[in-house]
Amino acid sequence: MSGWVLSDARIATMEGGYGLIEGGSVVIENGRIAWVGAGAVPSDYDGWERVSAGGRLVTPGLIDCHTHIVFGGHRAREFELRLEGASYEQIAREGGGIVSTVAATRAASDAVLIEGALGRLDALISEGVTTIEVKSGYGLDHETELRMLRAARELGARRAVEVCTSFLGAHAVPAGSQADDYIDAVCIPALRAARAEGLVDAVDGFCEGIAFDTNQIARVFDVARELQLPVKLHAEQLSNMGGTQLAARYGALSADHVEYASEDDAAALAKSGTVAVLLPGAFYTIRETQAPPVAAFRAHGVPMALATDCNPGSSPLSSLLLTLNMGCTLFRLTPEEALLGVTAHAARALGLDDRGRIVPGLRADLAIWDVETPAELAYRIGFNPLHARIFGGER
Ligand code: DI6
Ligand code: FE
Repeated sequence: MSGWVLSDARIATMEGGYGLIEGGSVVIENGRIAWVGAGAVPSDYDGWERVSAGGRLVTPGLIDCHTHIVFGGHRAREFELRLEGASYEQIAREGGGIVSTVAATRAASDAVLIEGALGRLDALISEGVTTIEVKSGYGLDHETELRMLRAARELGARRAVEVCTSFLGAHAVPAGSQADDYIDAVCIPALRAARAEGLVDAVDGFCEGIAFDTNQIARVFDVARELQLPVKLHAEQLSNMGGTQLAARYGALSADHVEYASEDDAAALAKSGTVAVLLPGAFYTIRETQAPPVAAFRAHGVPMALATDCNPGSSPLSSLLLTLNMGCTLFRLTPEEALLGVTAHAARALGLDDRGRIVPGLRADLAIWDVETPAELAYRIGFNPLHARIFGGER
């Protein structure tokens, strides 16, 4: 026998919406979903071990498709400064912000980077997360960018979770450097080295007035293309710089933040099949007032994902359940859209077609919840109803 049956479940398959199945079962074989449905399980599986979900809700394991969980130090002082009236951009321009985390990350040992990230990762796992994306971008030098990515890979070895890495060398201009020089002399060579070491699953950038412009990002994306790596982009977070259009031109997996994206940008994303990743934790933390154009995304059929953006500055958030709530309350997503955003659409934002829904053939990454309806996952605040988590068929 190579599998088991999870029975007596209310299953949100996330196939075309909640895709609810009442009184359902999931057959798990060799870490994959072999069968899902209501009523009697096919007789092929007679005699397989049965585990009752006790009528609980079963969803795909949650996917946090945008995080910066590997970093050194913290930015509590910056939080205080913002409360005294400074803005996120002001702090960044005055040498705080991303660049201050760079100093702390360079100074941290590998062990310290991994331990810090594990604390945040464990919080996410305790809420049913089974796949997480982790970015570099707080090294901004060759060695530290690679150390961050190795630390990210190590997280996947230490915990029952799949880690997807993104190279974010184009995150900020390090102190004392020129943006163009940095891209050519540091960022691109580090990307090539990280790729050669098998450390990179995708290439990301920060297209913003306080970071890089579209020409600089395009140079990095050209190298990504040459290395056959998919791209994604922090675009239109604080202003409209044309990052979303650039991402669409490169067939990006996702354009992230996108608060300042326009109707035309939404149309471009729809055309390129790029996911809009919404990050309400950053919107909340920096008290952004312009919400992403959710109505335009809906109208154009742009898939929307939701993620924590867990990072020490703009989103010190390590709860994907709270993110669901924020996506609904701050951005007016429906709970169904929010749950799609951390399952099926999050998988798409990572270019993964083997997870995010409960359908035969996909990975058996599941979360079992002590709730009656899927909307409860988004509706509660500061409450974790996870009953059990299944990763690759393992309980
Ligand atoms: N946008 C963000 O929200 C994070 N990075 C980015 O490009 C913030 C990173 C930070 O403030 O440390
Ligand atoms: Fe981010």
